Amino acid sequence: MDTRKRQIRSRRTEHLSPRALAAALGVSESSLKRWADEGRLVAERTVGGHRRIAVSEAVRFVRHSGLAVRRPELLGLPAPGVSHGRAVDDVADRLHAALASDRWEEARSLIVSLYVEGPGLGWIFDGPVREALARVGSLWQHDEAGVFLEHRATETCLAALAELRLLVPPPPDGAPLALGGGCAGDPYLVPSAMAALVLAEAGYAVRNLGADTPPQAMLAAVRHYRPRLVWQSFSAPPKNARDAAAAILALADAVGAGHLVIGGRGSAGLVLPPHPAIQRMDSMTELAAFARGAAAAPRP
Ligand code: B12
Repeated sequence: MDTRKRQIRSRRTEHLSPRALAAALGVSESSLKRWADEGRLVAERTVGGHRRIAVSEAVRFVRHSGLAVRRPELLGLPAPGVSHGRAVDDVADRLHAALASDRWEEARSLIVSLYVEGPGLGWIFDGPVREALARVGSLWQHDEAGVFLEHRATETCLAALAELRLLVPPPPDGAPLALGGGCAGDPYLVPSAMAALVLAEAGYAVRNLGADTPPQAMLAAVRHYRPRLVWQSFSAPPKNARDAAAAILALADAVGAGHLVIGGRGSAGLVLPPHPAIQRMDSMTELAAFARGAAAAPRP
């Protein structure tokens, strides 16, 4: 098995001893055990009574405590890529340089280590990742190689996002469900994968149907899963605005007391049917705030 597959598998299943986590964070084992006893860090017990900490819980703790990971390799994580408080443009510069010059592993590590170091997913996605991809996109106008870079950059970002999914804590029992995808004719994979991750981080159980989802399939999925929140991404404006509005209305009726969030570059010009379930949003930051706030409960 190659190293990356081994890392991902171990991240899903592996638990760390307090000693290993303490070494990775550069703190004493006794502090770590105390934090576990105080409930700040969730530790499980082995049959023999020893504390074990899931890697996703360790990442959650690092993100919320503001501690730095001194030895990320002990957690199976990439080396630190950036430090706290960097401007979006600085990080986007590094990410774009890595994406544009075949350093895919560096690009993936940069996105994953950003998350571990603390910024919210909204900042990471709306900021450096969106900006770096926009710069990759500007190449296609000048150079045929731009299209191959767009495909490769998309794959790299998706790999990083899949890895982040393993680091986001699993949804609690009884978590509300969120479901969504890209609209029909929309080939873009990254925006829906981002929405899924932002909602998973907000505590939802998530089903992402991916790009180019026909309206009937979306409707069938909503009837099947009865989600609290449905998202639909329009990266390109729909070919027929009237059909798109009718499909959105049918979806809004199907979500019942839930919420339907429409977003993406191509949704800006859409005339949305008036319906209490429908909201239009421009960013992942907005989606995260809505998911934690208004959408935390069903509509009255
Ligand atoms: C990768 C890419 C492709 C890949 C897609 C691969 C894949 N399977 O995903 C391929 C090569 C297929 C492709 C094709 C084309 N592409 Co293209 N592509 C891009 C590129 C570089 C990145 C797209 C991306 O994933 N961005 C990352 C996402 C996350 O950013 P975002 O879309 O801005 O999304 C943010 C917000 O809108 C919001 N959001 C998005 N969805 C949602 C949903 C919800 C619910 C919410 C709340 C928020 C939200 O949050 C996101 C994060 O901030 C962009 C450049 C760019 N500016 O984005 C060009 C770009 C979009 N492509 C462009 C073009 C022209 C094309 C083609 C027409 C090229 C051609 N001649 O064939 C085709 C059209 C395809 C089609 N059918 O529509 C242009 C569009 C120009 C325009 N004004 O419309 C761009 C902007 C490049 C450029 N600078 O000219 N493309």
